[in-house]
Formats: sequence, structure tokens, C-alpha cells
Amino acid sequence: MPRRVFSRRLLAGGAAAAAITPVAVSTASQAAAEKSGVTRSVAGEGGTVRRVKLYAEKLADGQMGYGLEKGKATIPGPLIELIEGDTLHIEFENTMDVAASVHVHGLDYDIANDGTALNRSTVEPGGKRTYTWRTNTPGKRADGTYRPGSAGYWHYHDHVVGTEHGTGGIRSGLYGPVVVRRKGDVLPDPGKQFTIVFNDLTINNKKGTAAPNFEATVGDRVEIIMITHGEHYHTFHIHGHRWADNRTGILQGPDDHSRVIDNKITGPADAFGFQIVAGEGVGAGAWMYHCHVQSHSDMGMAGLFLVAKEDGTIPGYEPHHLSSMHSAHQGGRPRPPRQGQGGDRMPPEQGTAEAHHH
Ligand SMILES: [Cu+2]
Repeated sequence: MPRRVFSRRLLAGGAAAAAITPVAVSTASQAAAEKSGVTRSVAGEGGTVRRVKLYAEKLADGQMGYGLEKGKATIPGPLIELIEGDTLHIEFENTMDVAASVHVHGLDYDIANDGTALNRSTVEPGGKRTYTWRTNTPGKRADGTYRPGSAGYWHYHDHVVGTEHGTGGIRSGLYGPVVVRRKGDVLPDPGKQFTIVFNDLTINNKKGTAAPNFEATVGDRVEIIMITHGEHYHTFHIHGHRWADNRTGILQGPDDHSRVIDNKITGPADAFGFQIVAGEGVGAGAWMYHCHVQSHSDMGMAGLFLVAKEDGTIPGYEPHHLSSMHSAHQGGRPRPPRQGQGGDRMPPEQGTAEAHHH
């Protein structure tokens, strides 16, 4: 019997969540492996009902964020991951002094869960509301046409702060990533999912020298979730790495039709994502990522994808030198990405998968 590999990664859910489906190299993935040769952990079966608490909070600096616990709000908000067929109940509490909401893109929700003032699905100061999101697998409708599944890189955001479109909330930081996978999707390495949000001329609401950096080691399977908000169009570019421009960024075979790109135009409320293997074919280094609209990058829409060698060193990386560009790094080893800069996600120690025998 093959050794079962149980990931400690947590799909959406808190400590009190329903049993978390272990994401494992299961029978399904072995079948997939026979077909494709993939030997990594893959997404398990969907259909789980999950429950999570989410808070909207004012941050110390006057910005706003979503968090899984009181006092732990981040920008971007926590990463929510689901598998097609899952249902998510979000017990939302608005701790702020203005009405707030949670509105999601790409998933299934009825009008009462729209999160807009138009249909009174927002939450008054101090109030609570449960938002329910559903997801579906692809399939054929009764009329023979094909219905897409929910899988993709999506996002959620406030839709009421400032204006009835949530313009003030989004500007202040009330947004976050959602990933919906298909059963069998290849999973990134734990802790190697990074959310990058171009919001006006900021990255994750950080301006210029404070733009976030992300860390990996050569060979890590990294997932980037890229979202755009605000007033501008941007192009997302990452150095030294390229991806297939499809749902996962992964080629399905030698004849895959996807364009392979390292630069993508993105406008307000767009979201996309992809997986890359850190340093593949190019090695360790301080690889830039940035908006490639030149005036935007000149104004500071740039950060670093810090890919270390196995021994932890990053050749050519001089934190002192780069500290002028990235003040977050003041000498010595670069510090790990801060909470809320994409490493933020449902806490991996909660809902730890136990041996789950079939
Ligand atoms: Cu730009």
C-alpha cells in the first residue's frame, strides 16, 4: 500500500469547522498519476460544508482589513480555498463604525448573499450576518449545453464602505483572495501561496519602498494569486519565471494550447493565478515582480520574489543595497513575508488532517 501523504494545509475552515477533507495523494491522484505522471499532492474530493468566521476591522493606520480573528485583520484578507462542490458559510462580524459587507466574485450565491446595499445584504456597525457561498463542478445542463465549474482564482471585497460600490472599502483594504480547485488539481507547497493585489498605485496597499517581498526556496511549487483593484490598468510581470495562461498556470501536456507568458494585462476587479516552480531553470536570486506600466513601476509598484538556494543564501542579493528600494529589509537575512502579504491564509495548524482511511 502506498504511503499516504497528508497535507496539513487547510482549506477554508476554522477550528470549529466541519471535518476538513485531507488533501492527499489519494486513489484519485494515483489514477491521475498513471495518466499524467504527476506525483504531487492534489486536491481531494469536493462537497464539504465549511464554516469560517470573518471580521471586518479598522486597522491602526486607519486602513481596513478582513481577518479570521478579532484583532488579526490583514491586507489582503485571508486566503479562502475550496474544492468544487464545497459550500462555505462565512459568519461575518463588522467591528467597524460604518456598514460593511462581503461580496464574492465567481462563486455561486443567491441574492441575499450578494453583500450589497441594494438588497440589504450589508452589515451595520457591530452587526453579524452569515454569507453562504456555493461552488459547483462542471457539467451538462438539461438542454445539453455545458456549465462551467467554479474552479478558478477569484476574490471577495466590501461593497458598501464609502459608496454603494464599496469604493472606500476597497481603497482602504477590504479585499481578499479565493481559490476554487477542481478535484485532482496539483497543490502548491504549504505556505507558498502569495497574494499580490495591485490597488491603485499600491501593492497590497503598500506604497513604494514598502511593497511586499515573497520568499521561496529553489524547487518550491509557488502559487501566485493576482488581483487588481482601483482606478488603473496594470501589467503583472515576474522575472525569470513564466506560466501557462490558463486556469492553473500548469501545462496539461506537450500539445497544450495555452499561451506561455511572463506578463499579463490586468484591470480593476480582475483576478488570475498560476503556479510556478521557484528558480526552475534559472536558479536562486532576488527576482523582481512589478507592474510593467513604466510610470507605475517607477512610482514603486515593484517587489521581490526572493528565491533562496537550499542553504538559504540568495546569490547577488544585497539587502543593504536593496534596502533603499525596499525599506522593509534592513540588512541581514530578508525577513519572511509579513502577515497579510499573501502568506496569510487559513491557519495551517487548525483542522490538521488526521489519518483518514478509506
Ligand atoms: Cu500599473
